[in-house]
Amino acid sequence: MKHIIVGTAGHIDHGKTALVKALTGIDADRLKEEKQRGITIDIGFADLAIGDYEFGFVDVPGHERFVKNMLAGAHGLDLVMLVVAADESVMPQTREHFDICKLLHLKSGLIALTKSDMVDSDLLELARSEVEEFVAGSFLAGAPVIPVSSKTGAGIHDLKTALVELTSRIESKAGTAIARLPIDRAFSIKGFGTVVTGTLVAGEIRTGDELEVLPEALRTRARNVQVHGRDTDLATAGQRTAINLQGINVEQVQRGSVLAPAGRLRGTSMIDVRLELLPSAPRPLGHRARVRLHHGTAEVMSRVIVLGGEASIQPGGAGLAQLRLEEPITAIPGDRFIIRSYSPQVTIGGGVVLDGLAPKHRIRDVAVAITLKNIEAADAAAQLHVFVGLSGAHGLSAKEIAERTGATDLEIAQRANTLIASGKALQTGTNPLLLLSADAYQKLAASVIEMLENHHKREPLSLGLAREEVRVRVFGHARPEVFRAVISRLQEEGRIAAERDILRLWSHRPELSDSDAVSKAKLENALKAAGLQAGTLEESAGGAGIPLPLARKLYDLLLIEKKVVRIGDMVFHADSIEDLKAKVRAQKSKAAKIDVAVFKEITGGLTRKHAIPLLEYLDRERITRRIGNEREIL
Ligand SMILES: Nc1nc2c(ncn2[C@@H]2O[C@H](COP(=O)(O)OP(=O)(O)O)[C@@H](O)[C@H]2O)c(=O)[nH]1
Ligand SMILES: [Mg+2]
Repeated sequence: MKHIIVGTAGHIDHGKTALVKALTGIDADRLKEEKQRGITIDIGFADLAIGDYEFGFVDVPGHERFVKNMLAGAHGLDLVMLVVAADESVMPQTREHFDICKLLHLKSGLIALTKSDMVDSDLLELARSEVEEFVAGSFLAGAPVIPVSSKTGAGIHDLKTALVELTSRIESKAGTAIARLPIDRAFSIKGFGTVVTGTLVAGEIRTGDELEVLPEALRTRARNVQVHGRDTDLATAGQRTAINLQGINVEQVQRGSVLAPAGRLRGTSMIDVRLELLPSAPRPLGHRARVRLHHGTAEVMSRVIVLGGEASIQPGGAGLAQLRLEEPITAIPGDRFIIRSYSPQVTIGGGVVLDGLAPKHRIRDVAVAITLKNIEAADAAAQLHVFVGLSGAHGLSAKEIAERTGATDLEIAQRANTLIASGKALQTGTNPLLLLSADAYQKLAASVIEMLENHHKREPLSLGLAREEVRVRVFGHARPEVFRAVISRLQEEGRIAAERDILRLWSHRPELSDSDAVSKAKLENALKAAGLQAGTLEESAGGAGIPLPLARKLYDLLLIEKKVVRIGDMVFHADSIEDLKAKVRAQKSKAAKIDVAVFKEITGGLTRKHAIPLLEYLDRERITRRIGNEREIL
């Protein structure tokens, strides 16, 4: 089954609603006021199955005052039926609706020349040629023009045939994408709760799915799913869908919100866009112009910030802009939108979203324009590269990629692999995924190297810098994964070495002066002499007559040479500890277990101060294992 959404478009009273009824038998005017006045105020719906095709019709109001409602229906269309009455031909809302279809980049459709019963064949042909001229050069150039009469039924069969023919050539909406349902109606049914309806523009929604109403970020669940008024377990892209939402009050949702899988997307108040202004726009669009943005079913007020150093966008022209929204929406790159002027309310342009979660740009920021042009020209992987680049030292996590691009997990993994394989990004975390751009890595790596170089120059005797100091000074608030990944990558590249918690350049060797070398030997001897009755570094240094700052550096060197072991505050010579281990192991031939008393005895009468930390150290080293008050020798 192929699911196709067909929208009407055209001037008021040209017979849109009558045509939908002639095709489907359904009166899409559902409001009482609509029926009384005989005019369409809000969007209405009907459906029709022909063979393997299921058509969902969205009938829109033609009246100038209700274009905002028309826009709530025009966003998810696969096909448009441009309705032009043969007796009146092209009228103002024929033009405005058609402009909207073009700005939304609709790709397919036909023209229904309605009320064919009201004109003679000459007038009909005149209307046909006017319409053909009107659509010349657009996506409807060469599209079928079908004379119909909803009154007599003439041409309705031809129209159906043409719809089927066009549909066979249309690609269905992506069912594998992340589900998005821009809500066009929300109401409550007694004993049932809140129901929302809309065109499922991408993905699938199943009964029981965890969903989220955005941008309000309300978590909910699909309690019941209906397509064209019939219960189903699964709604798929291209279907008119109604969802019964669990735990949501009808006051909490309205037209304009979006239903999506829980935790996948995020609301935004700032979008970067490519904006086109219609040639008919009354004036150029300058900085801070206030416009109405129509995106999906949402209508919000917005300020326009023209980017790329331009002062304005001219009628008939296009440019890059940031839209600063007065209320949040939910947008991803590639979404189309319409803008209308605040007053008078007319359609002046539209465009495409390039970055749905944009940071605030300064007006004269030239780099932004370059970035946006890169996004525009990029395929999906290259687009991800730009977003990863923008995240700098922060890196971009799988969740952030999903919010920024609207991509599925599979798409994210594929695009990430492409970037990693080509060396454009580094994978700093696997589960969850975290990407760092190669540029950001180079910058961070260079800072680390520079910091170590300076340190080695300043303090040739010192082994290196503490990891933590490097982290705080170079990585600031970066994620710990980024720090770890950069350090281990630098190690892999053989540029730095990490010894315990000390980082140094790979090539760095501490330079000992003759007198320092003597001091080092003195310190080592002092430690050796103390045996197991070790003191703190301060005490040992004092005893050997070495100033403490020097002793600390010498201690670092001894640590690298594995000549010292630190237990708590106490610094032992490694030989003393090795002796001790040998003694304890030898004890095993006499008894399987050892207690504190025996331990003191074999170590030549150690006090508790030394005995207890040493025993605990042996436990950690798995020489012994504590069982109650005794220790098993392993
Ligand atoms: N004679 C004739 N009248 C029509 C035809 N289609 C619509 N009408 C009439 O034109 C008026 C407006 O039709 P409607 O479908 O409400 O127009 P809409 O505003 O475009 O939805 C109604 O009175 C219809 O009965 C047609 O094919 N032939
Ligand atoms: Mg109507």
